[in-house]
Amino acid sequence: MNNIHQHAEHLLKAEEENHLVDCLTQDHPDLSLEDAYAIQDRLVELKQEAGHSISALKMGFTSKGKMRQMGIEDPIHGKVFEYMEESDGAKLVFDEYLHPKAEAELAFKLGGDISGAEVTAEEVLEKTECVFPMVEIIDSRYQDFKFTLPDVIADNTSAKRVVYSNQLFSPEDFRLDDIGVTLYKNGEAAIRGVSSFVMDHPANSVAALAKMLHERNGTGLRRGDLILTGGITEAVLLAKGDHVVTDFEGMGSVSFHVR
Ligand code: OOG
Ligand code: MG
Repeated sequence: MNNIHQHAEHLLKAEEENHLVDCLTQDHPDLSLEDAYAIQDRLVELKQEAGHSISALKMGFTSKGKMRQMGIEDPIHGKVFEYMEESDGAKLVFDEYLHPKAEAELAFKLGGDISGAEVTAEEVLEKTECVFPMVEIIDSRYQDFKFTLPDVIADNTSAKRVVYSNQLFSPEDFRLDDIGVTLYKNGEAAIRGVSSFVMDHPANSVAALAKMLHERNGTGLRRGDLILTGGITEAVLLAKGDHVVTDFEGMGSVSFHVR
């Protein structure tokens, strides 16, 4: 479909110029999931042509909270770029965003390749070199954060920024399905959750990504890949001046300011 390129350019422009657009499915109600991933691929390619490099893969809609909040029940995946990365204590500039929301996640860094249709959480854990807590800042390019599944896939799963912890942890030292998380906004607990909210165990999210890649084009995950396993709870809307501290039980906290 020739429109793939136009849709990708349209979404990239919205992201770069920081303005909202209508859902693609408004004028193209037949947009398939395959088309949507083709648009995302083209968008990613355009960023790479502009000199940006991919630094992580992200999963979305992997917890009930996120599914309920967005009215979508199927996991999706997208790409995170180096220029999106911030570290603990970051200062984010509100004017660079449309309607940013924060969500707490666990990231997995792989020490081995994972591929095939039968990947399990056990295999993922065996091949995980380290894990760390992080907060993703999503910022859909669509009005009111309202979209259908193909729309959000095409929009690179609302990817915008990531704030990483400075500390890495060994997967053997934790029960990774039992990490309590509390996101504090301006000193008050805005939301709480447990890492098991992500597909019963966040390693299942990594396994699901490997399977989706296998089904789509026979590829898989590679040693060195970093995977963001998806928001543990609903995402929390941010405003100018907000100070966010997200506490991950036993793993310290990740904080940032919005100015
Ligand atoms: C899509 C991004 C979903 C997650 O962790 O569930 C996502 C969105 O909610 O706009 O990143
Ligand atoms: Mg996310």
